[in-house]
Amino acid sequence: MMFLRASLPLSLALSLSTAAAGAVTFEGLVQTASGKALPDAAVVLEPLAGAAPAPKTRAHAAAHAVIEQRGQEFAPWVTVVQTGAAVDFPNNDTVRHHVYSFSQPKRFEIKLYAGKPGQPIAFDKPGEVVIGCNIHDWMEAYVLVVESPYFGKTGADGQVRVTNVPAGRYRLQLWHPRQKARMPATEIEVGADGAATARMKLVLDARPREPKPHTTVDQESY
Ligand SMILES: [Cu+2]
Repeated sequence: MMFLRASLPLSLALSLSTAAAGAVTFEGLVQTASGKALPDAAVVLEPLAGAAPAPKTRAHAAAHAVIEQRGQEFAPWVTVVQTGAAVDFPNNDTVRHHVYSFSQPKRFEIKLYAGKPGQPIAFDKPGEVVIGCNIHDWMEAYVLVVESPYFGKTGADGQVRVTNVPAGRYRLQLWHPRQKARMPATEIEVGADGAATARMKLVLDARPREPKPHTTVDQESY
């Protein structure tokens, strides 16, 4: 397994692998600087010029995602989508929520509602979108909107898989809502040695999620 640190020079090229069809499964393990598995980290592979087919097709990325509200929390906390994806915000609680974002890539508001809103929200510009609820201050979710269809998010064990990555050169970007600094992108080469799986270990200096305490329990009925 290759080991990549944020402090390494950007020119570092790693020998990864390719399947017969030229598509590789990228597997990453993301850890904090102190060596703990880091859940909720986004790993994005952006094709460099001439490296891969046009990334605008969403063959490898869901064009639709769901961020539910349950137990007066958003779930999941972090969602990664490709530009143009639609996200539904179903309310599965018995209290109403008022979902909003003031983030530049997508300002929106779904006023006090129960059940499933009629329209999903389209995330059409790349960037980081922080989402909150006007009623419950502790509720927080993030949508990372990326241009590339090649991305994934780490699970509780810090592992991430990105399937069907065409051979070629990529800019690898790591992101986490609690990262202490933006990690410089690193260039990698996928498809150098003919294997079907590429494995990398990545380090991102970030704090894992610390849930905010619920300050009040809103028993409002509707
Ligand atoms: Cu709420």
